[in-house]
Amino acid sequence: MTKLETTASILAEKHSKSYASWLKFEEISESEVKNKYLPFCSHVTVMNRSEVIDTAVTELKQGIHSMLGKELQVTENISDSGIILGTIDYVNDSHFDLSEVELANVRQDGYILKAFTQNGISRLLLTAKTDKGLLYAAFHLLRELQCHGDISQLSIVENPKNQLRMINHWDNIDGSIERGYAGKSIFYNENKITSDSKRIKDYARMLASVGINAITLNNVNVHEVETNLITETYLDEVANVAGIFRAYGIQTFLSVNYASPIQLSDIQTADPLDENVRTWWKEQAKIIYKYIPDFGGFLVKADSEHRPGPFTYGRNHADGANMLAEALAPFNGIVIWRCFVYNCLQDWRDRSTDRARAAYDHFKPLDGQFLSNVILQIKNGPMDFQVREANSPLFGAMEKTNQMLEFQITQEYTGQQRHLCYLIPQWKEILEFDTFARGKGSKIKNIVDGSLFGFEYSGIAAVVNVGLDYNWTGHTLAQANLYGYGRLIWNPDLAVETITTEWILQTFGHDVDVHEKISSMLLNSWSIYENYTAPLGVGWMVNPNHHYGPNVDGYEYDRWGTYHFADWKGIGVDRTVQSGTGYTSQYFKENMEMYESLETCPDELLLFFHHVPYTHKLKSGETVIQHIYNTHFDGVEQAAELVATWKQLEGKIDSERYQDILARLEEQAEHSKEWRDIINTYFYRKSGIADEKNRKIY
Ligand code: GCV
Repeated sequence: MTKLETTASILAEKHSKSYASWLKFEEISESEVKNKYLPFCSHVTVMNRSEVIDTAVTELKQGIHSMLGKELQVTENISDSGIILGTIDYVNDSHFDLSEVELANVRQDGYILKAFTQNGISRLLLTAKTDKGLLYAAFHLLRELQCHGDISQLSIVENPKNQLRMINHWDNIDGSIERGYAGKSIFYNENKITSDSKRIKDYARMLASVGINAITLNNVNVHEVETNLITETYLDEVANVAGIFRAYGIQTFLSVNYASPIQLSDIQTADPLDENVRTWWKEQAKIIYKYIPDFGGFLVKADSEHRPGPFTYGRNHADGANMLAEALAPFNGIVIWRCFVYNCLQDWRDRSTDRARAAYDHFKPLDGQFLSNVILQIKNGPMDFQVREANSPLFGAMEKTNQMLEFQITQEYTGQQRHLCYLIPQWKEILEFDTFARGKGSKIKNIVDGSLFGFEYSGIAAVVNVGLDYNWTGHTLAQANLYGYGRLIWNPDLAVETITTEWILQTFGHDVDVHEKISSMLLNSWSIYENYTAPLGVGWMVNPNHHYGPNVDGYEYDRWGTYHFADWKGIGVDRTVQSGTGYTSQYFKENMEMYESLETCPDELLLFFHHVPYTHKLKSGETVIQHIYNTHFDGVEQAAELVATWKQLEGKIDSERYQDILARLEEQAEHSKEWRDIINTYFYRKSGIADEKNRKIY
């Protein structure tokens, strides 16, 4: 291990509570709870074996030992009480009393969890179609125990709603992470792949425990050295990492440089229709699969923010994606092609252009032209992971093309893990959004889970927030975003409160006061952050390049103030058909009409869709300018309340995590004042309209 990795691992051990995240499995001291579990946890009868099933058994043994102080005996003898673990083919025996319906209902990656008590013998059946299903069942059981659930009545058939449940790393091989706020990469250091396999294994456990089944190991901006990850220079080591994830049911993908043939061979072009280029990718795919037989495929960012792509050769994105898809098809690999395609050098003053329009304009005309092993990965909004923006109109707009959704767990625009911003409520709202693609009830969650259009491949991916920091995520409370992401995409119907409670119980224990306070902090944090940052859906207003902190005209690709169009009279981007960029026309009729009209456009997105005078009255009765002032003053007070609430937990949380979190909350409270003052001052000077309440604006 390098010096950096050794230090990181020493710190991780020293700060074991932070490092253990939600997988603490603390000893259950309440005897009435423990006594109910013990009869079920004496033995585990393992009906069949595989690498992933062995992982499930190990996890059960460790977790049960840690929580109940009991050695779980592994047997092959079905007559014993305790846990019975095996795939359906091995346990489908009449004395388990599984109904036809239960058996029919369990699907790929799903599982049955069922308790029986007969003649004083307590048994818990964990069965599934696949080995991965058994691993998820094991983690489900451990979660029940950590949350002190009643396992004696368990009778569950559980299936993930989304097929691909993916994590994207934006890690570079020098160890840096694009938009990383939790230390250096856990995979790379100084142009090498790490030898700290323990850290990767611990990470794989965290991911599998919430049902993640796919991962990309490198940044979508694939630079020169990283281009070699698909070559024999690195494949051996990549295969080692893939092996760690495989044992946890997670398939490995790599981001690729679209221009790889130019960099890695004598070929002078990356034209997708060029025979040499096509052959090169086919040969390269063979090499990759020789090292990683279950390799998932490629993630591709092309023709965006200076990345190469098919546009250079006068080809479209279907040409580009299909060429790669053909190379991967013989191995059942897939191409995940990103729709975050726009010209960052565009002059947005010309109102016939609009960055928000770009993805739809590029991709919609290509519907039906992509091969069946291509999936389009679409960011939740048409801009870029703002604290509030509209939902991408591409969802549901391409019936004949596999689609998946991309979220950002790393908090690039939402406080960079120095501020608390719990994103599960935001994601839930997005997933519940009705696109009307096939009439009422065509929610985004129904599109990306593949059910609405019967996609062959679909799912959800997110840019992760993890690094070498001893608590993984910089802000310890930001672990909740990673946990919640996994749980929500496993089942988007879960209530936000359920996910939040689960996380708190597993991470901080069962004290009611601790639960109430942390829960209210988390659940309010998105709106608090929104209050003191950019108002009413207009977004941005951040410092250039690093994107931290307030700067109304700061964003690097906005040289003309065209991301908010604020002048002395008003603010907002007119995206209407009637007088603006016409972006609203990309939505299905019901949403198009809602956003087009000032009367029906929701206030929180008003400035995303309309340019209005500062005196425009919101539905709340406030004017836009007064709303800006009020929310910014409120946001600062609320950030201070987060600190005050946390301080009431002193003595109830171990001092390491208490102090860590306190420091972050105090920084946030201080920084929120900077946001308030810069935003309020800017708009006071622009508008010349005073605050009705005469508060101090600098
Ligand atoms: C990986 C935004 C970020 C970039 C990121 C890009 C993307 O522009 O600021 O860092 O690049 O999105 O999603 O490709």
